[in-house]
Amino acid sequence: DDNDLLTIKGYINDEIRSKEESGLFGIGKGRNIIFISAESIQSFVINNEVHGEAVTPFLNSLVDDPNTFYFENFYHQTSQGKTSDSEFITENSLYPISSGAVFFTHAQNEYHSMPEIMKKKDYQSVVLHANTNSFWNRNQMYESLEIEQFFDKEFFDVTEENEIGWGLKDKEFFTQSIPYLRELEQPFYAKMITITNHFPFELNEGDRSIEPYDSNSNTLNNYFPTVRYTDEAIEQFFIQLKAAGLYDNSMIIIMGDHDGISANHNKAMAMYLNKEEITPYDYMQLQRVPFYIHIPGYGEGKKMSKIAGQIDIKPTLLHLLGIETNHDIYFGNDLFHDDRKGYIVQRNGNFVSDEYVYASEICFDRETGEVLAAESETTNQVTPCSPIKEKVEKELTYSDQIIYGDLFRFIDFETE
Ligand code: GP9
Ligand code: MN
Repeated sequence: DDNDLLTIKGYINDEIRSKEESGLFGIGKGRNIIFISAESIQSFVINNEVHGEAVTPFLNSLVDDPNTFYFENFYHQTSQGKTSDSEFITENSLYPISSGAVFFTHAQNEYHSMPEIMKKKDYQSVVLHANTNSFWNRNQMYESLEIEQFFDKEFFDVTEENEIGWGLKDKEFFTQSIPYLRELEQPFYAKMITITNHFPFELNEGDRSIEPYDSNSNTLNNYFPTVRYTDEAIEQFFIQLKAAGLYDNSMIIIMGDHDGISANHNKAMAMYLNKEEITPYDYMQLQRVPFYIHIPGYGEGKKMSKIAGQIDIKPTLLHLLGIETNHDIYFGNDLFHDDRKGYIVQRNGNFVSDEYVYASEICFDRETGEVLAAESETTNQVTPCSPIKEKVEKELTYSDQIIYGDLFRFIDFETE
């Protein structure tokens, strides 16, 4: 396994790691990180409407906020582990496994997580989420990820009135979270996981600010009012953070954890997007989720169009805090760097590169959506997608080797 590790390290140094630090290295040094994992929010709702009304007025306003970097081509990379996969990718910059959830199957592994690395810079890492701590095996995995405290359901006052669908309503969740955040020793890294916008997107009439869409899919129809509810909850949370004195010295990250509308609703989705059908190309583009880095007082934020994914979060956030990652092992890049690998991988081997989209074994032009090579060609011929496809397969294999072989047991990252 020493050999596997050497090969993997070599690959990461040659093919993935940026050669130098980005221009934004250290600009968030010493700030708290407040990371909002926004349940099932996809990018197609951003700056979009239903019945003539904006779906996400607050998130739309953040896109143009000078203190915000908004990544419009940011993809989730989760598999069957859903939210837990998004957490796994975020904290480790490793890929999830192809079937089952790594939170269940490899919770006892040795990892080199973002919380572990931040701890050495005196950051305390916590998670707030109003669900039972054993759900998704979080209690076990969080220990391995060196998350120091999990404010789970027991820390929240959940009643019949303030609960809907999968649990405590987001507005209540944020409100009740503020006292816990206030008590944390700073600097901290706090991940807050929302829940109201979870399938099947239930909401009380009184919490509805916009009407459902009208298609033959109730799932898609009801998605819009619950997304709006979460948008309002986040807006309210920003105000609460300011009132609590926690805003100015923090960086606020907002990320959609994964898709909420599956391919079962493609017909309704096509209708909503004014398309004839949802092709594999369109479906890949629908896997984009919002990603915001909000840095109060920074003033030079902008909309970012380069492709990006959850795998990039760990190096990006660590570098913003001024923490170098020269000896770390990860599969993403600092998003503020131009020296990047140039493609985003999905667990099933599909990918998006600067130039191509590879999905359902079809190679598309990313810009135009034009088919460059059909399925029959990509299986046995060299196509424009082939060189990247090879790297994608390698990367997924290396990530699997690390997880299945628990290879980080054999590395002392301290002395590397
Ligand atoms: C529940 C939350 C949502 O705790 O993680 O679960 P999901 O189904 O999205 O993984
Ligand atoms: Mn989720």
